[in-house]
Amino acid sequence: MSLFIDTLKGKRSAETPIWLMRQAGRYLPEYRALRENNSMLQMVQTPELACEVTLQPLRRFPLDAGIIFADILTPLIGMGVNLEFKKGEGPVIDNPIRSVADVSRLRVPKPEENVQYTLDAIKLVVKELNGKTPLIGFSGAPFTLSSYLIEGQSPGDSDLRHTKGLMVSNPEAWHELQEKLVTLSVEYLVAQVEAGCESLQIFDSWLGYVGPREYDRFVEPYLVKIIEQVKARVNVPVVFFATSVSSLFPRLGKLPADAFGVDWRISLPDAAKLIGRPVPLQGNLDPQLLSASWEYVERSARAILEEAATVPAHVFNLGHGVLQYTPVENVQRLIEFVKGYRR
Ligand code: 1CP
Repeated sequence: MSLFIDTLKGKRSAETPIWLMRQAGRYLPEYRALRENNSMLQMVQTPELACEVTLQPLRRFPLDAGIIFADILTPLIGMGVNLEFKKGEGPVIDNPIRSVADVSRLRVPKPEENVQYTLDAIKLVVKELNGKTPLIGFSGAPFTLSSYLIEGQSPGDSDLRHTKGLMVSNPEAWHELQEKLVTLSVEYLVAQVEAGCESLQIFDSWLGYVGPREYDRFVEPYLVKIIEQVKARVNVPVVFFATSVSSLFPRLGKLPADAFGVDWRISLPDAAKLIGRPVPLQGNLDPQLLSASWEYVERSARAILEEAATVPAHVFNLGHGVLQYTPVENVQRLIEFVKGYRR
């Protein structure tokens, strides 16, 4: 057992575990060096490179967990979409899903046919970590995966126009798409645990665009299915993360997740009240503020740790991913500060 896994299971300790979303990535010079000669997809699809990049932040910092280097979008390639990560634009799919026929054409391949490279990368990382640090596996949630499949680009750029259009005007196509994504994601999450991951995170990054009525009808049933099916097959803590969802927390609190990620837009005690049941929370420093003066970062981190005293259990993290221009020194000092803090 480890501090991180124990905390996700609800155990309170004097020490607070910490890991950071996007802890591997472009703020690290050793990541940029590898990235110079390899595309994002090459890095994910070459197990040795994905393993190396996963380990980079763990070599530098005393983190309590690693997260496998992959992307929520890579499992979509095997469904039959053309995914590219374009410089400056982010992910692009040039054959987006817009009709019933498009949904019917999507394949649901087994993880071994689709993302064996990530399963191999997990095995390499777990071997290197040798039981010292637990590894997190992850998947996108059906709503967020749908939003990329349907928009064909970063969903926020189009205010999820096509996604909401398909959802409400073609509910049958929507439901068929969700079923396919549930099957894809459940198999993928279970395979990651079988390859050695000790915890799972489900990312629903674009859920904040959805109102409560559409959440109830078009989103919630599939989140319940994924989490229930995964938990019936593997015994690891499942963390649910979304952003800008404070107003949905009373609903999200009913999901069978073991813990919830919280972004920086709400305090941990307020989130705990809205979630309405005693679950561990993960978060929630504003990633932009990690580029502020160290004094400001320290003050913010201390405030979060003090606020966390009233919640059932707490894993320190950012409210979203580490940003590209974050000073490495601030990341280092934040992690050391949290590791040295006792409650
Ligand atoms: O070098 C580069 O150009 C790569 C930038 C990058 C990285 C480092 C992308 C493109 N993906 C990743 C890795 C990644 N993505 C991880 C690995 C683990 C880690 O290092 O911590 C994880 C967990 C993700 C998850 C992910 N990808 C999410 C969910 C979490 C979140 O950030 O909200 C989402 C929405 C994506 C899509 C994606 N992939 C990459 C980018 C730039 C984006 C976001 C694009 C957008 O704004 O729509």
